[in-house]
Amino acid sequence: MPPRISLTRYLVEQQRQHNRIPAELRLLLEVVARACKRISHAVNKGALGEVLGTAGSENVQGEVQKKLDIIANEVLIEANEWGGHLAAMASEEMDSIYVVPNRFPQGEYLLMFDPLDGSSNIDVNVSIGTIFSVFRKHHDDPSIIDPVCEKDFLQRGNQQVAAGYCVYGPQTTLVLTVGDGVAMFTLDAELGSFVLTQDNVKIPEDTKEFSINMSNMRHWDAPVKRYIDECLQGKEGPRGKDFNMRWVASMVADVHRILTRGGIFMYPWDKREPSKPGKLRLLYEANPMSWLVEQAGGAAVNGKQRILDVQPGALHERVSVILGSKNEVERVQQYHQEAA
Ligand code: AHM
Ligand code: MG
Repeated sequence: MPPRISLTRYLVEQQRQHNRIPAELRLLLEVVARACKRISHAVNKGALGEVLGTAGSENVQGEVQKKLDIIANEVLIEANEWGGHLAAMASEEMDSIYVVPNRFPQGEYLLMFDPLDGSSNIDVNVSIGTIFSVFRKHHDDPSIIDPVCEKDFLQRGNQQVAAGYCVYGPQTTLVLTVGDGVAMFTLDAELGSFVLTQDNVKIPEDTKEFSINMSNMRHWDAPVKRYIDECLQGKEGPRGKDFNMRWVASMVADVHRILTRGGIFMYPWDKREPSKPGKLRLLYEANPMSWLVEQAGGAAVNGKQRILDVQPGALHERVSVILGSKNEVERVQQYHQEAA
């Protein structure tokens, strides 16, 4: 039997052989993984842990917070604030950034997360997850050490140094990139460790599966309508093949399926809220997922440009998302260009 490779060993080897990650970043990722284990435990307990239902509060985006949203947010903050590797954190569940308190040393990294993505699935026992993204706190002039501020977080996704998610489904799986491909780790709950179960993940370039909330069809823009219309026409239509549809309504679960067997996922801009560029958040949902997908050979765009090249203007900025199997994503992008 081949040796079991734990997340710790994988990260040490990334550090040693590929010189990809400094020790500080390795520690940071181990702490995030540990926090995900705790969240997985809380999710698994469900009603027995009295963690289901709403918390009676709203986040900055006007969404009702679930108890587990808040628990997961606290777990991630508590786990990460004392280690000395972070300067600050930002989360879907917090209005502004969380600066590491003075009583702890400040490090050079910035961590962003959606602590529990797929909130509408929490109470119905369907897969949910944690999404995270790591940046370095850059400064044009390295001799100037300013206190960390929101502006430090407004970096393009192509500056990420690590990104990943943990999906809490029938298994708890951590999926990670540090810029050297994508690796998947399954939680061995008895041993309490993440074990490498797939390395060098690759998304097939073609697919017959799309993932979109079809109930929004009447609100979509013409290029998205055109693409889905053609898929729905099946063998008899211009695509000459039948398509299947899957929509979990947890981005983590939908993207996990795409990383596992291909497909295209879309949460495009729509006419319900014309002034917003989309529903999903750029910094802690779209960027980490886009980097993972690109690292696995797929593509991720917003209809105009590569998502990783979008310059964010605000912490909770939203973006239109089209990602997955390369040839399909390029087709949707081309339909946008033709309509422009
Ligand atoms: P959340 O972060 O509040 O859970 O919202 C994001 C989720 C995504 O996981 C998912 O793709 C989408 O919202 C589902 O939206 P809808 O309910 O419109 O299908
Ligand atoms: Mg989310």
